[in-house]
Amino acid sequence: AAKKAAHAGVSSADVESFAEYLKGCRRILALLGAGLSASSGLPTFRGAGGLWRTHDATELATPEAFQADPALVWQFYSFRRHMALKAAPNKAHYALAELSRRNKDFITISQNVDGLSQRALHPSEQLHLLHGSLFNVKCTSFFCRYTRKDDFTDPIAPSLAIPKKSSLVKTDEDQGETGTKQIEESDEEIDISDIGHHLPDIPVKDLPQCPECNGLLRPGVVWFGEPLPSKTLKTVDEWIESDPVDLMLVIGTSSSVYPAAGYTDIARAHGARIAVINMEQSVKTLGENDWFFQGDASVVVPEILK
Ligand code: BV8
Ligand code: ZN
Repeated sequence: AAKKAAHAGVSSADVESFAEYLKGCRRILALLGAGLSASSGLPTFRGAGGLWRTHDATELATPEAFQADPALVWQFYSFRRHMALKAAPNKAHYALAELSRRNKDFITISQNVDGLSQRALHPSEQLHLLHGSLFNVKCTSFFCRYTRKDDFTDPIAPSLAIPKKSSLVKTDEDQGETGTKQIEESDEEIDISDIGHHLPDIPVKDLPQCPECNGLLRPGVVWFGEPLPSKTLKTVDEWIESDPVDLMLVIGTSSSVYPAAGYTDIARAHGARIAVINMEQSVKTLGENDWFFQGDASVVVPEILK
C-alpha cells in the first residue's frame, strides 16, 4: 500500500503512521466535498474546471437567483442532475462505503449533492447529507409541505431536456461575417457554460410543478443563506458529543463553506487526529499529529483505507 500511495504523491512514512493509527481507531468521522467526485467527471465548485463561464455556481445556488430567474436556476440543476446520472462512483466512494460496513462507529457527513456515495451503496444510516441532494425536490408554496426524494427522472420536466448544440439561439457573437454561422446539425449536447447564454427562456408553467398544489417545485438542496437540515445537524452533533472522536478524514473539500467546514475544529476539540486528502492544502490548522495526503482522492483514499 505504501509503495502505491507513494506513487500517488504521498510519503510512505505518512501512510505507515496513518495505517498504524487507523488500526486502533473506532470512532471515525469523514467530511466529503466536491473533490471526491472530481475523478468521476463532475466539476468542483471552485478552482480549475469550475462549473461556469458566464456565472459563478455559488451565485446561482441562492434563493435570490431562483426568485429572479427560476428557469435559469432549474437549467443549472437539470444539467447537474444529468451529469451526475451519467457519472459513476469512483474507488474512493466504494472504499468509504466498505469502511462503513466494517465499522458501524464510522459516520460520514457529505457536502456533495451528486448522489455518488449513495450509488456506491454507502450505508444510508451512516451517511448524512449536509446540503441536500440534486435528486430531491420540494414545493415553494408557503403553505404546502410537498417533498419528493430520490427522483432520478432525467429530464425532470420535458422543458429541461439538455438542448443540443444545434438548438442554440444564434446571437450576434455567434454570427460571423456570413451572417448566421450554422451550428452543425450535431446531436451533441450543449456545454454547461452555454446555459444562461444562448438558450431560449422557459415559461414558469413548464418548470417542475407540485402535484399537490400546482406550485413551483425547487431543487431539494441547501442554498447559500439557507439553514442546513436541523435533524441532520442534531444527529451529527449527538454522535460527536457522545464519545471522543479518534479520527477525522477531510476529503476533497476547500473547507471554505460553513458550517460544514467547522466540523474539523469540532472533531479536533473532541480528541480527533485529522487526515486531509486533497489536491491542495485546504485545512490551515493541521498539527504535527495530523496528516495531509496530497493527491487525487480516488487514488489516495482506497490506498490509505486498505
Ligand atoms: C448558512 C448545495 C445560516 C447547492 C452548497 C462569510 C464567512 C463565513 C461564512 C459565510 C460568510 N458569508 C456567508 C457565509 C455562510 C455561507 C458560507 O459558508 N459561505 C462561504 C462561501 C463563505 N454558508 C451558508 O450560507 C450555509 N448556510 O450559513 O445558513 C443560517 C442559519 C440559520 C437560519 C438561516 C441561515 C449554506 C451553505 C450550503 C450551500 N450549498 N451546495 C449546490 O450544490 O448547488 S455548498 C457547495 O459548496 C457544495 O455543496 C460544495 O460541496 C460546497 C463546498 O465546496 P467543496 O465541496 O469544498 O468544493 P470546492 O469546489 O470548494 O473544493 C473542491 C476541493 O477539492 C478543492 O480544494 C480542490 O483542490 C479539491 N480537489 C479537486 N479535485 C480533487 C480534489 N481533491 C482530491 N481529489 C481530486 N481529484
Ligand atoms: Zn405544493
